[in-house]
Amino acid sequence: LVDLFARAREARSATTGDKVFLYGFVYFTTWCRNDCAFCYYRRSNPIERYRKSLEETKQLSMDLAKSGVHLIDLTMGEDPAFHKEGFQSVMELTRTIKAETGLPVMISPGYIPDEWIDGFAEAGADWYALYQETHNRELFARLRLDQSYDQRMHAKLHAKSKGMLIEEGLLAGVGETSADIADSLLAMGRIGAKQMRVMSFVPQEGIPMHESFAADRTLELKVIALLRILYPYALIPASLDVDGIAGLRDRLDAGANVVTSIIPPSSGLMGVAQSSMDVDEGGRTVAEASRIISDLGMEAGTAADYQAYLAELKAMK
Ligand code: SAM
Ligand code: MD0
Ligand code: SF4
Repeated sequence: LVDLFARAREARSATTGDKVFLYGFVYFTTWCRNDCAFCYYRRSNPIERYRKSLEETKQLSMDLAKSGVHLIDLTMGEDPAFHKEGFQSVMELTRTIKAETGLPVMISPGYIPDEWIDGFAEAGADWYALYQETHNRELFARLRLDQSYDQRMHAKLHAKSKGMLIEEGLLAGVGETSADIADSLLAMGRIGAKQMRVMSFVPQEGIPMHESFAADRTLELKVIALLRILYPYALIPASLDVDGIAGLRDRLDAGANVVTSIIPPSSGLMGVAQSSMDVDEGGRTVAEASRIISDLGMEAGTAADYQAYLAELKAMK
């Protein structure tokens, strides 16, 4: 294992160098029409929810930009209010945030139909993040209840055909086999994802998968390393949303080169897998992440480095 991680780090320094990029996470509405088995925000979980105003969402994004992140990830549950409205306001928001922060924007709205993807492409959204979680259809059906595997995959590919970069992701520890993992590793390259993620399943209060499956992170770390070796160019997240800031070092050591789920403290914003861990404590900040990055002998990139790298990724086939 030590050898695997060392090789992954070599692959990383040979291609992306030792620069790490930092993503601001803005989960602006936690309302969701879906009932994913693994998710705290599934509609049948009777939790407290919020929907931030567009103005506040813009403000929080600007604060994150000022703190030094390189991208804003606009994330939402599949909130019926926006589905009814047709997402016009979120497209507008994307445009505004890009203009005012000067940073690339990723959208994570869940599944949306082609015309809305076209709207986001026109609004200048750089990335569409949409994770299949697994490439085993049967397992997908057990995780993403009443959702179509093909529609979800189609949406991603449509976004790519419109010139957007796509992020694919898988969950570790949800009942998958090693063969399933191998399929996912290959699928990520095949569909042309330029950002690829794995997150360990974090059991949640009030969901059916409450106590299922182990909390061992070895698999997640192995997948990060394998992705790095298979796809040296890829942006691979070390998500603060699984083990908080304490989990950053191991994930970077395994070959990740992006820190995701940076959330401003006292903003009322939540994470997904870890809704509150380290947020108000100020652990999920650029300052904290940068400290760990330098401890490891790496450095946080600049916004210009990040944008230059995106241009390279966009130019790749
Ligand atoms: N609602 C949109 C969607 O599902 O595509 C965007 C946000 S969604 C909450 C983002 C991702 O968080 C999911 O695709 C899943 O990979 C991850 N996630 C959700 N709940 C999780 C959990 N309990 N443990 C680990 N990852 C989780
Ligand atoms: C993260 N919690 O970056 C976020 C989320 C959605 N694009 C990303 C899973 O870890
Ligand atoms: Fe909704 Fe996304 Fe959670 Fe599924 S993963 S319940 S779509 S917020």
